[in-house]
Amino acid sequence: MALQLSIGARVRKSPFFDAARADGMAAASVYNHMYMPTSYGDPAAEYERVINGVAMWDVGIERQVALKGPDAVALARYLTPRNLDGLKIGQGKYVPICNYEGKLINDPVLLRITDDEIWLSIADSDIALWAGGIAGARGMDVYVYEPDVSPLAIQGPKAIDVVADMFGNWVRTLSYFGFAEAELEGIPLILARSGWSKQGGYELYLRDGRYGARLWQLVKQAGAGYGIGPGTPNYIERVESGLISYGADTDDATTPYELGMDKFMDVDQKEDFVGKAALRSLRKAGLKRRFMGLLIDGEPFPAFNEARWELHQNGDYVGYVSAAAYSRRAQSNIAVSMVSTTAIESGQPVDVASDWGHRKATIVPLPII
Ligand code: THG
Repeated sequence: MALQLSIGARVRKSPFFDAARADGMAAASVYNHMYMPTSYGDPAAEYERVINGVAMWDVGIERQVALKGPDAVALARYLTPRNLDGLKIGQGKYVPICNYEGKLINDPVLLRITDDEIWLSIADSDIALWAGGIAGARGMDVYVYEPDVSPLAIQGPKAIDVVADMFGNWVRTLSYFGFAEAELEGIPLILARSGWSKQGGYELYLRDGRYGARLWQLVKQAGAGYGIGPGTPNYIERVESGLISYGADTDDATTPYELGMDKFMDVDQKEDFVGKAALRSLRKAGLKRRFMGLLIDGEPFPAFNEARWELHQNGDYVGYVSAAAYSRRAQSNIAVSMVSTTAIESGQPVDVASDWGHRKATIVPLPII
């Protein structure tokens, strides 16, 4: 018998949930205590849209943690190893957040909304608790809360035309992670050039959940002439592009160095931040494992993997695969994986214990495409 997952009121719905259901949402996961749509039942069409067309994604699960008050910027600086010198209103940045041991606990997009307000657009862990606890313990004058804000992503090479039709040509010159306040029919939004794909696109941060269904319809209408259709953060595209999925790719011991996030950190800055001492000694110690791509032999995988697969080399455990799929663009099965540096340096293939039998794989740099 198929196992059913019981879900109660603790698991929340995004303001786009009913509209997404009506448009064929076929499967969901749970992310930030919410339903996250993961399929509309046609993976080939959903991939095609994000690679060559345009797709709309209900990513209301990207919750915002607002830091509001005189110490908002000081708290943000204490929470991340990224250097936030000169951070401007309207500017976003991808920021690692670590614990005091230098282990990664989230990788949000940070947005400076006003002088005294910052949003952390978080991945799947409870940063409102972490940030609120730290602010309280340090006696900072800042209020930490989750506002009524829900992103809707428009991704793919034609997203720029859809969004320009809706808001005007100014959106074409917005820089990556740049954003501005905007509105549609009086619906308050933040429009950002961002999204979890390397195909280009925008995110509309809806600032009033009552208008979820209406905003969904407006985007659908604007995109109709460009062949827009529903989609989800795309499993195959993110493996091709090597985008990090916190919680899927990471474990309790993962450091930002292992993920190649060096360019998003400044551990030598004057500012103090959580994990500074630990990160400095981790940098000195060097890497024992690293986030890498794999090209995997054999028949195309018939489905996506839903668990970690073990990696071995000459009989020794050398790491795990966290996502794997057949890629049409790579003409191969591909994966993202965490692999020991000794296995990488050996230059030898690894053995993947896949759900469809043992397969040989070559370790390659990310991104794969
Ligand atoms: N959009 C918004 N919020 C989010 C995500 C998003 N919150 C959760 C999750 N995604 C956060 N994680 C990421 C991971 C990667 C990127 C963005 C958010 C990303 N990375 C590019 C890269 O790695 O090449 C660019 C990074 C850069 O150059 O700064 O885009 O998608 N609102």
